[in-house]
Amino acid sequence: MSDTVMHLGSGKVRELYALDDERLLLVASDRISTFDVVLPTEIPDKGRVLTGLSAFWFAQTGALVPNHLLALREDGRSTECRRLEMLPIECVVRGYLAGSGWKDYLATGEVCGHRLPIGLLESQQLPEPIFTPATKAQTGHDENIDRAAGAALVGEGRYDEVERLSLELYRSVSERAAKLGIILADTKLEFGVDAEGRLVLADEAFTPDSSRFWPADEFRPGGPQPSFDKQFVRDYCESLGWDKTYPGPELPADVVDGTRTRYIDAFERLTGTEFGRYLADPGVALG
Ligand code: PZK
Repeated sequence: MSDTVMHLGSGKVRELYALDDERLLLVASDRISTFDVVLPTEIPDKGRVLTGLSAFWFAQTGALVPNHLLALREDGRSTECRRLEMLPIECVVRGYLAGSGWKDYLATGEVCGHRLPIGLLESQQLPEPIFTPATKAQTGHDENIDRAAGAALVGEGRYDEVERLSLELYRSVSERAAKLGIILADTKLEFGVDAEGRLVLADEAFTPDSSRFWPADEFRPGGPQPSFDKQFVRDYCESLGWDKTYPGPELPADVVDGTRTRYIDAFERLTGTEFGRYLADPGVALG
């Protein structure tokens, strides 16, 4: 039987295995990280929520760009994916000024070579979404790069192609989220190249771990926005005075339950599908 599965690598909250030469298995755990530290307490079903959301968006955007999703397994947390040659850049699109984009803007007035209007507030919507790629750091933080640095890593033609596709994907998903009362502030996409040289959307897409989702009715530019999913965890960790180095604190049951509810709420609002239906039959996420 051909059932030997090689472990290829661990992300902070996911595991990657090789099924064969052409296929990978991506498994999302229930681990949660905050301030870049994985906590010792898990959020039940978080891996299923993220896997279901990612599968949903792959299905929704399949006409814009091909993606690596081959199959969603019955456990709801594992996906079989096409094995690709991954591009060495993170393809970030920002529609709002948050995180490292806000930091860079404060320091230089620019983000990844995009000169922005003066006087923008933290979290403010940008005049138009911008493509702000980053290097993939093996350890530590990804570094924002400009067009010249990105093109040096992937080639001019590929750079133009991933920029165009990333902006199209952001526009499509953010318009849909906006109708549901959710702001997609920014998102990180990863592309690979298949054996025929075609670009393919890979990794996870439009999940709370790869994107900033903000509830539109609580949006207040001029400061950081509460995170849709992790705010209870962050607030609890801040209340402890933890120094944000390993190891992180255990989470109490009310913080776990509140956070789990937020993840499920995000899934149900964005997909329009009851999470219980997804657990019974993950295929519902694919439409
Ligand atoms: C790939 N990662 C990130 C690391 C994880 C995930 N379709 C693909 N083909 C080839 N390689 C990758 C993918 C995808 N997706 C993704 N690294 C390689 C990563 C560790 C654990 F779950």
